[in-house]
Amino acid sequence: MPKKSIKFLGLDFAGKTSIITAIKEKFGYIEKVKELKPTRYIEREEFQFLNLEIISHDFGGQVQYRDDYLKYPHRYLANTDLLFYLIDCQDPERYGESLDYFDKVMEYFKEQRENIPIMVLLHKFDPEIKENRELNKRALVFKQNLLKYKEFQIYFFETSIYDIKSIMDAFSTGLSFLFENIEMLYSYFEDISKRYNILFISLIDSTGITVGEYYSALRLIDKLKIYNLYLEVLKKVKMENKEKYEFSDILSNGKRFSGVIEVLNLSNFDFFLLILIEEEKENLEKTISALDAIEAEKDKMEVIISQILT
Ligand SMILES: Nc1nc2c(ncn2[C@@H]2O[C@H](COP(=O)(O)OP(=O)(O)OP(=O)(O)O)[C@@H](O)[C@H]2O)c(=O)[nH]1
Ligand SMILES: [Mg+2]
Repeated sequence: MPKKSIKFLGLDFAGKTSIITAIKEKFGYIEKVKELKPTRYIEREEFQFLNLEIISHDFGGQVQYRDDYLKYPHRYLANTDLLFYLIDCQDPERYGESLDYFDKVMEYFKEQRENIPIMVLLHKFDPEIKENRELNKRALVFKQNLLKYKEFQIYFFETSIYDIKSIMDAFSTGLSFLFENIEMLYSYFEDISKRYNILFISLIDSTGITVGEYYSALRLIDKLKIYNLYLEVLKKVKMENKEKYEFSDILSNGKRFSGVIEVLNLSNFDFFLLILIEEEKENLEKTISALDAIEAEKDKMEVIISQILT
């Protein structure tokens, strides 16, 4: 099985161990997170994601550890396939210190000419302060400071442990860079979404990591609603051992949608396929036949997944 090394860096208290805990648990982790102690040196964990063996490293961010990583960067940073860098957005007094650490870490990758994908998480962007102007302005300044790294692929995410979807989006996007042919799945999803008027289609692995998804114009509030629904269904599917689950609900614009979540086995891995289509009030038949037509696409999906996993 191919091995990939992913690293979580950032200052102490930025929230690295918190988001790793959230990713692992997905529900009911808030109390646990509040009691986390600073990480000592590096916590290493392994998990499987599809056909990859992922080795995750949570780099304790206290200054004595940072000094050591930067003193021996080759020992700590060599062979990185994907980097997550976290910054605590609620602590503007430490932005400078965090930028400085980021720059020093990047110096190593620059010297090595390792053009790895970098996910920068503007973390602790909690739902109740998301609209705060000051916070947004500061986040923008932080981003602007990273524009100088033109040769790197840097992606920004606003994340919070109070919004599991925000964390899973950042994490899933990062992991998707570990697959060379992932674009194939994206364009296929875009294509079938257009053909069948799909509002949202998502292929999720059995641990809740999104492999690929496509949204037509959906508002954020609806995406969250759908993701929460997915998490609920995930519990049910697991408890009741169901293969398929259909539901129907209302979007924030008042329109109804039909959805289906199905357990699929593609290339010997279990996935959840989630599809939402808008209900046509006068023509429910049409909605049903669209869902049937999508069913018939599974063979094609199997082919694409097997190509991505080779
Ligand atoms: N408001 C808010 N607080 C958070 C969030 N994520 C983490 N925290 C808080 O930040 C504290 C520190 O988080 P940790 O995950 O331990 O930080 P760390 O980056 O692992 O720190 P080191 O291990 O010392 O490098 C936690 O105890 C949480 O209470 C978030 O999204 N919003
Ligand atoms: Mg930690």
